[in-house]
Amino acid sequence: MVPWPEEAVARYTARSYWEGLSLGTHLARSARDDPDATCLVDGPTRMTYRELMARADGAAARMGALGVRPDDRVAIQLPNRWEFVVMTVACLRLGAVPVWLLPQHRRSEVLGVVAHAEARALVVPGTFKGFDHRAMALEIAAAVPSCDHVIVVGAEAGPGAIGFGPLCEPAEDPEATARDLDAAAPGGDAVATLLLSGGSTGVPKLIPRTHNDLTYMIKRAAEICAFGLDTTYLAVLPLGHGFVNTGPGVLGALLAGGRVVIARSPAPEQALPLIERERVTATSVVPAIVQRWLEHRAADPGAVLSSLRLLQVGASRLADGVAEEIGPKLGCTLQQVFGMGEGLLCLTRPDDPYDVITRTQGRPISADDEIRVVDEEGRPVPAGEPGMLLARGPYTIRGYYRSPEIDRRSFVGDGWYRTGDIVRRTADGNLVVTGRDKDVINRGGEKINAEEVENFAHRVPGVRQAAAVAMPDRELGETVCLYVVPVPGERVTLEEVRAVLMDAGVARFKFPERVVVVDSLPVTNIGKLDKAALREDVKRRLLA
Ligand code: OOB
Repeated sequence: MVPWPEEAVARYTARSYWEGLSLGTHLARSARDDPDATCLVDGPTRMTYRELMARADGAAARMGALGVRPDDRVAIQLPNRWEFVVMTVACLRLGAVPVWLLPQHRRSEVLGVVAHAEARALVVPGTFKGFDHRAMALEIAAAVPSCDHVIVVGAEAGPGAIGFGPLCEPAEDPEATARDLDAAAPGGDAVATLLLSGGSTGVPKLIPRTHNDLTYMIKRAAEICAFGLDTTYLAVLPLGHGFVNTGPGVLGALLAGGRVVIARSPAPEQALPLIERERVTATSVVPAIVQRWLEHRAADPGAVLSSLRLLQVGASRLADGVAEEIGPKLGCTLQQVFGMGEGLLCLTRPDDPYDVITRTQGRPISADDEIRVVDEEGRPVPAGEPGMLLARGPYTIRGYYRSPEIDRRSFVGDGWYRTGDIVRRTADGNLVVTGRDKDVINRGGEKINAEEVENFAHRVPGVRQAAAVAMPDRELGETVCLYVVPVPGERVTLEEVRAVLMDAGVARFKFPERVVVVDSLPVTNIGKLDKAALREDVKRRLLA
């Protein structure tokens, strides 16, 4: 990883942002404060802090015995269930580095991550939503030399794999195991996790977050959200997202001594009754989900949501009109969240004025977050004007994992991270996200790299040129539209494109929703592909 410069390290340490301890150690300490408190609920499964730590420590010790060393990467592709949390805590306790994937990821993404991270182990469900993850994982482990172990959750491990059930049994002597893990815990400057950057291509961009920086961000976010012993956090979004784990999310609730409830589906028919049953106080969703909740509520106001105090909405732009409905219709305080795996986290504060909460995406959580809004030449834009957002600070990375090439494009001098977002800063210092200057499509919070889709599209017979752009979608905000220039005389259809992506083992959320066949692609006056023109074109076609 690219370290912070010495001066910054000294400053963040002097201000006690960086405490020098591993996230696993912080979690174990918070667990010891009240070991008998319930901390994890998943359907009928309820676990106390003591049980969670005993299982996580048991798994950590057994992984160690299997040869997983501190700093080894462990790729975790699990749906929302308690084992995700146990496995993550186990890695953090051992000092192994969890790399979270989404259940929707397929061979292309999982292989890309396991290979680039040189993961030692890959953790998957047996099957999920009809897909055989176990078979895929065994295939990947056979192809990647570093990947010695496939760990299977919630199903028979079968030949060549290890079952998670026995792996996470409490150790013979849980206290001795805990002491051993405490003694061998990594320092604060070690890498805690590698996050998958939104909008990665075939070779994924991995984001190295240290124990120091990540713990600071989570704790500071938890403080702003007033997380404490009385917090019950509902994990609705896929647990593989940074937002739901760290913004302050699952790990924030556990560090604060609260309780985490896992929702296996974000559907309002399931999530809303769960809020009532478990007396949930806080949760996080993307705009597409809150939209469904609001619509469902209008038709069926049955569930009692009076326990819900804070509803975080982020990962893509929340329309002002929807923001205004949340307070009155769900009876809780909205918090807008503008964040990124790379670090910078902006939140509206619960006591902000109504207009700030409903019309802005908040402001950075740390007094030492530095932001700049600049033009193409890197000059600051006049106050209140939109410009490119650059960020730097105590939990924003200075470079990706082993990617000097990408770093040259993603960071400008002095470690400023180029977020790729266009924002304007209001007079009171809040940010409004107005656009994007990166070639990414944001499909209901899932980021899709346009170039990746285009590369696969070029494999379709008959495709001469391809350009993927965002197409407005009422529910998801954006979906993928693929413009294709065919080889003369050839026909290209949506079905063919999807079949090729399916064959290539690409996550389905990246599949185009529409293919538009054209004679040529528009170019700008300097001869570059004009994606803005294509985005306008697709809007016209939707109206037609
Ligand atoms: C979160 O993280 P990523 O890494 O999946 O995506 C980051 C990108 C941002 O650069 C921005 O383009 C977009 O997602 N984004 C938003 C937004 N929040 C994120 N765009 C508009 N409005 C918002 N409120 O998405 C993420 C990570 C941690 C916490 C929350 C979100």
